Amino acid sequence: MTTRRYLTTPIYYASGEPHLGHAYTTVLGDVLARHYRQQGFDVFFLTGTDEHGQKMQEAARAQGLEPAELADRMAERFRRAWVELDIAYDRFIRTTEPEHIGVVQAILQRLWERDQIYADTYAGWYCIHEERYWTEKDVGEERLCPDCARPVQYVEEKNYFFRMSAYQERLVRHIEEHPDWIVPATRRNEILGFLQKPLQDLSISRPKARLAWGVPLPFDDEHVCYVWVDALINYVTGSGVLTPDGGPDQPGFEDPSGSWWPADLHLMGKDIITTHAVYWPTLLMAAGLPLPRQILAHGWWVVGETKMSKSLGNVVDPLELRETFGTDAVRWYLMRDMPMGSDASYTPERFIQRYEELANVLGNLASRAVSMLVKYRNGVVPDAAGNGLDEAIEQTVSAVESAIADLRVHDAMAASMELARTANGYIETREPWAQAKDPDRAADLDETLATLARVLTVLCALFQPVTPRRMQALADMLGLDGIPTIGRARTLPLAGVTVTRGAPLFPKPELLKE
Ligand code: ME8
Repeated sequence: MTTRRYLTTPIYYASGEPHLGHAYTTVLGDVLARHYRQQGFDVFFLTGTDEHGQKMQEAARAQGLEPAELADRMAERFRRAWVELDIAYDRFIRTTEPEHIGVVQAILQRLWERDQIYADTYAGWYCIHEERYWTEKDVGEERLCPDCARPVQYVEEKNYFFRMSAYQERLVRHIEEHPDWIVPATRRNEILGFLQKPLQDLSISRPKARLAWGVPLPFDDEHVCYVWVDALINYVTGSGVLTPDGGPDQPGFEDPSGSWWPADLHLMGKDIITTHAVYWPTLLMAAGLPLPRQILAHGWWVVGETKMSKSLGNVVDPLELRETFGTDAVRWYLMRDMPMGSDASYTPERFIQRYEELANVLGNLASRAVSMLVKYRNGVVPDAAGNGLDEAIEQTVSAVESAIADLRVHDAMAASMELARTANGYIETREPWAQAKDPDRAADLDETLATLARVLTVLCALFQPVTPRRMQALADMLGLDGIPTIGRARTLPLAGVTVTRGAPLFPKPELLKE
């Protein structure tokens, strides 16, 4: 049984600002990482920025900057956004780091020596902006790029190609033999469908004369590495296979087992599944490296009917939402509102609705339960057995655990919120205020209050991966020494612990008071 988990987000283009879509994948990674840490795994969580290529070069030129200056500025923006959203990443990788450039060149050299790369002449259509070659059929009579709709140009040039076509059968077999390798199943089927057509070899270079901002090929410095090949390799760099000093103790490609490679989980949106599920595994096969264990491609955040994206100018800034509602509210909304695999539509009304759920169900439960403990028992949790919620707690914990194992964070959070709702209902049924008036029912009241302390402790653990700040505040109110793991929250002795009233966990923002 492995005790380690290595998970990754895409490395985001450093040509645009971080938006809610980027925040989603990164929060998802962070939430899973926190769950795995709770479960006792040794976790390595990698995120970062993709800084080479045409888009960077163009964006920098438009702002009158050198690409390296823009990269520094934007990498900092992403890093800060993740700090503000409480993303506990283990490493923030940048593709312009010397360490990464070294690994890209080492892998390309290895592929070259293994005869997996050859030089040829490419003649056909090219979109400068997308840095992609297209076929006659792709560009149609209009000669427009199918991705960005900009005019393409006809080129005839020397190129280096990776023998990707040689790996088609092996890749199909791998996907068929590992039904959960690509999740959800719709994306797996999409890739299997794509692989029904003959796979072409992949152009992995661009002439330096046209695009200088990239990693030079180690065997021909007139060419730079295609940005996607450069970017995908970040996952291997991040694993520490090749250490920067190249000392004798580095794991190396022959035996990467001393590094974090292979990754357990690559997270991404469905826009980039082909590069991750076709280019990446075939490159790894050719280099003789193990494949990642799983790839998850989630849906898109859309606004109305259209994908949220910088080029469409309809992006939502997660940091602005954070200013009003707090970090945890943004994390909760993202995790709760997108079912795995589906698209989700952002609207301010929906965001507020989800916030109110946090405030009115979880926040309200915490403040009622703690107030009653303070009022009726001076804040001391009675020494009584729980009564009435044990089954709900057990069912919720097992629902959450199986949802997390299947990467259905939204279901885990729905189940957790449902437990808070059940606990509010429990208060209504038990009527502790009536129990408190009747001296003969002191034992009943003890049971009620002990049960509420228990359910809040469990909820604190269940919500911790998504709302870590507010759950720390709840743990403080409950007099707990830190936030317990889900396992421990069920058995941790609570009798005699002193709870104290605190500020509302999810206060009504000024905006909603109007
Ligand atoms: O593709 N909804 O970078 P990128 C959901 N550099 N997720 C979204 C989203 C949306 N509307 N918009 C972006 C790249 N994302 C490459 C990746 S990896 C080796 C190289 C998220 O800045 C989602 O994870 O365009 C998507 O896959 C990623 O951001 C694309 O980020």
